[in-house]
Parts: sequence; structure tokens; C-alpha cells
Amino acid sequence: MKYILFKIIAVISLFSVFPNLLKGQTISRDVNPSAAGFFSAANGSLSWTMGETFQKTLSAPNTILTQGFQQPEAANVTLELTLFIEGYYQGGGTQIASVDPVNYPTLSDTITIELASKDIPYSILQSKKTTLSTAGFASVSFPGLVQGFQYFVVVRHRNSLQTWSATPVSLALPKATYNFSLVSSSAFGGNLAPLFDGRYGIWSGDVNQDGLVESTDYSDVENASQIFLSGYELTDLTGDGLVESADYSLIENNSQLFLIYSTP
Ligand SMILES: [Ca+2]
Ligand SMILES: [Ca+2]
Repeated sequence: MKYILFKIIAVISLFSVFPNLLKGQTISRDVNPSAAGFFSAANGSLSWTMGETFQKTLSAPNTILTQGFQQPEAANVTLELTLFIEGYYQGGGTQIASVDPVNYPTLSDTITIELASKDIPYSILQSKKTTLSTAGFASVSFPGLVQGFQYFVVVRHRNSLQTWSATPVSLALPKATYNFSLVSSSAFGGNLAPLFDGRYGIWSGDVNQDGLVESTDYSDVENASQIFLSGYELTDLTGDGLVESADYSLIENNSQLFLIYSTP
């Protein structure tokens, strides 16, 4: 009689008993072995694979290729940014709540944070939308495959000029931080607006999001201000829910500065 030998690998994750063991890793179940299973309950989980003879994991900035036994997956990396929006800024490290000041008084607006390759052609590799607080704080989580690599950090906001970090930022655990508010040189090309109290902010006025602040943006704000447009509008550069003289003054000034987004 022949005996069949099964090799069983079981990984028991005691999340509640040994939480410190899990820092930096989570268990991925996206490998396809000859047989596998996963069970979970309130206090723990059990996953297993069977019948494999070898394993391999290869990784690059864009890809992880895994073969064989299930592999621990690198934990998500948190990126925390500090930045202000020129037209929203109110001094003292605070900016206006533009979305819904009654129900969300600490929410300034939403922004998109992207990771671009540090190498030519500096392609955008990750993109996440998140909230920006009235204190200029934004936090976003990127998948573990970016962990340990360097990327340019790109900030996009609905009516501001897209802004890139001056240099690539290393995304290490447990989190990476970057501050666009203290010196103009924190942005690529020094491309930040000087604010009235010595801080810096991303330039307001790219209403049509083409990477320039120019006549089309000017016309959009001018037209909206003449009909007293109100609400959450792209042409509301000051974020107060009204399109009026302050927005017009801001676009009039910025459109004369020939502002163009700066990238490596
Ligand atoms: Ca524009
Ligand atoms: Ca306004």
C-alpha cells in the first residue's frame, strides 16, 4: 500500500493574543496552491496550503510575483502630508472648511495624492483621494508594494496648481511624512505660493486643471463672479461658498504670474 505524503503548512494568526507580532506584516491569501483554505472567527484566523514543493517571491516597484506557499504581504504604508491651499489659507496654520463648514468644520477639502516614479519618465504609479483638514493635514495609505521605495509625491486639488515634492520621498514603515508648508524649496522648482504669515501653500487658480493658471481660468472665475455663483464651485478659490471679488482678485493676480506646474 502506498502512502501519500501531504505537506501541510498552517499559519495561525493570533491577532488578539500577539498583536505586536503582526506589526509590519499581514497574511495574504492571494496565492493559488494545489489546495488551500481560510477560516476566521472573532479572535483569530487559520489559513493553510497543501501539496507545494517550492516557493518564490519577486518584487519590483509596480509588481509582486509570488509562487508557492502563501507569502506574508508587506503592510500598507501611510503617507502624511502637511500642506495649505493659497486661497483657503486664513493664517495661524489654519485654512477654511470649504466642503460643509456646518457639518464638517475641520474638513477643508479633498485632494488627490499620487506617487510618481523617481525615474524618467516619472510616471504616476499610485493615486489616492483623501481629505485635507483645516490644519493642513492629510493622510493616505498606499499598498505594501511601495514600501522601501522612493517616489515623487504629487498633490492635486480641484482648483489649485498640481504640486510635486522637491525630491523623491522614501516610503518606509511605519509611515512617511512630507511638509509642503514651511519652505518653498519643499516643492519641485520652488513652486509654492508665499502666504502672508511666512508659510507656503499650493497655488490657487488652476480651475480647469490643465497645469497652468492663465486666461481660461481667469475667464471662468470672472464669469462666475458676475453671476454671484454660490456653493461648492471650482471657481470659488477662497473656499467660502461664494464666487465674488476676493476670488476675482486672486485669479487676476495669479494669472499674471504665468504659473505652470513644475515636474522633474
Ligand atoms: Ca488652467
Ligand atoms: Ca470665494
